[in-house]
Amino acid sequence: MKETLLDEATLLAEFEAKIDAEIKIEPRDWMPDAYRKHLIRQISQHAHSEVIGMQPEGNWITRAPSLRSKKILLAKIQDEGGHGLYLYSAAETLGVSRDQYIQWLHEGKAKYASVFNYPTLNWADIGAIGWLVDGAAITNQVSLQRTSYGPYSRAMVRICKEESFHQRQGYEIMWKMMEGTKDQQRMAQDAINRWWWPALMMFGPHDSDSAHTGNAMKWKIKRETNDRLREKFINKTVPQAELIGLKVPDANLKVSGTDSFGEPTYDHSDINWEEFWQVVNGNGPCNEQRLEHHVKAHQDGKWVRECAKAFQNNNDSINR
Ligand code: FAQ
Repeated sequence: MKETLLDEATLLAEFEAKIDAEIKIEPRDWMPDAYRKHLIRQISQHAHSEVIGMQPEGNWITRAPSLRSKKILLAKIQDEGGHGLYLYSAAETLGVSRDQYIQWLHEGKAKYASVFNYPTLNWADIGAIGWLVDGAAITNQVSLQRTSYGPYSRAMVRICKEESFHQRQGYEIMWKMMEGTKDQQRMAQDAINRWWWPALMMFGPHDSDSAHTGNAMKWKIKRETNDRLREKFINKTVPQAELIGLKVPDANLKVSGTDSFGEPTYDHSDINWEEFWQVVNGNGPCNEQRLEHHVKAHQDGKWVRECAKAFQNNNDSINR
């Protein structure tokens, strides 16, 4: 018994030394149970977000205003499915199967980003999602490239490359609309009015209310806190809005100073946390619809998974 405890202490010391030295933790390395559980929760929720996030945009493929915009949107949504795949694969290295992750999602035991529980009412919303939602996602994910778990970190590097294209795709839509008719300008402004706050909510609760930030920062799973990332996003996005003539829907927004690069920083209002927790806890405008759609698509795809498995089993027996 004593020997086991001593071994565990040594393993923990080695694990912590690796974290301190910025050496990635790999699937076969020893890791504390709490670290593994933390990653299982965060990476699988991240994967679910990518896949559920395909729904609000998928809704607009058939109604894209030109063949060019349709092709771009299709490619973008397909990328999001791919991001889900990289992330589920990274999460599976922690010893939990993809089926189990999906079951937790369907049972409401796993979360996904609250922002995807808002409806996409018109084409300007597709611009706002690309610009603001992908813009917020990339702000977070750039820092997650340095996360301590190897498979998660490597997935993030590839995802970030694609996400920066998505952000520009969305900004281009908004910019084109702001160069268009008065009605198009009104649509773009209405879209930022509805998506600004949900995008800020993507960074999670204030650091002081965040249950997981302490361990996440200690183990270098997260490299920057929720509030720090949110401020970074605001600082880079407000000038982008102003450049194309959009007004950020916050009466208290004003320049507060400059950062170390001489770029403006901002004072702003606080998030409506009551709304945030309502949506996170399943009571947003589209929570029910998003989950129902996922459950149905999963059931409808059962035969495809069975065929793929049978094909693989057949190949395995031929090769034996
Ligand atoms: N929505 O203690 P914390 C994308 C939950 S990818 C829902 O601060 P943590 C691409 C949190 O899970 C976007 N739930 O937690 C795309 C926890 O609940 P739990 C997704 C939220 O983990 C674009 C509880 O509240 N990105 O958009 C939210 O330290 C366009 C307490 O919170 C990621 O997932 C929220 N906004 O920090 C796709 C990035 N915020 O688990 C398609 C990776 C918090 O105890 C179209 N994840 N909660 O039941 C992270 O960086 C972190 O997990 C945070 C939350 C920052 C999301």
